[in-house]
Amino acid sequence: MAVVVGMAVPLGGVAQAAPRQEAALAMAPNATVRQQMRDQLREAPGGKVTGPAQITYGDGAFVVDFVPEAGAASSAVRAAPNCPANWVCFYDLTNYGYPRGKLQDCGQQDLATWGWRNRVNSAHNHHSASSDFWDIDAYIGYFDLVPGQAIADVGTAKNRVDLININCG
Ligand SMILES: [Ca+2]
Repeated sequence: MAVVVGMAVPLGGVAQAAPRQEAALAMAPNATVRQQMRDQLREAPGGKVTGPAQITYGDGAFVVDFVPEAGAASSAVRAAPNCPANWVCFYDLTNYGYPRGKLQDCGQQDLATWGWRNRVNSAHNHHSASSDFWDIDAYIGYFDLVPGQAIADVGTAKNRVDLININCG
């Protein structure tokens, strides 16, 4: 995809990113991450930049981390699942490669809310409840994870998951 840098913005009627948000994006660890964050905010504009490589929706209902927390800004790929406790994590790439989305609320949630349909390739359930991953179009897009379970490659469900259900109580 071509990206035009410094293009003049036409006056009138054009939504612009809030200046504070643009300033926050300047803290991104590199240009690739900065662009991924812009893409995320374009797909789902309700997010807030909550770290150099993090966007949060709904006071923490959904969080995207664009690089691993431990300072590995140069590499977006990790070989091991690393979801924090009480969250269900899912990764844009196989083998727990970032960006990584995470949910914590119970019940069924539609990834379309945050522009994350059809992109999950690996997952880690570190929640106390089991979780189900669904493709609304085909049964081959289904899998489930018990608490603590991780899957480095979701197989036939790759780039198909639309809904996640966290089965509390
Ligand atoms: Ca789908």
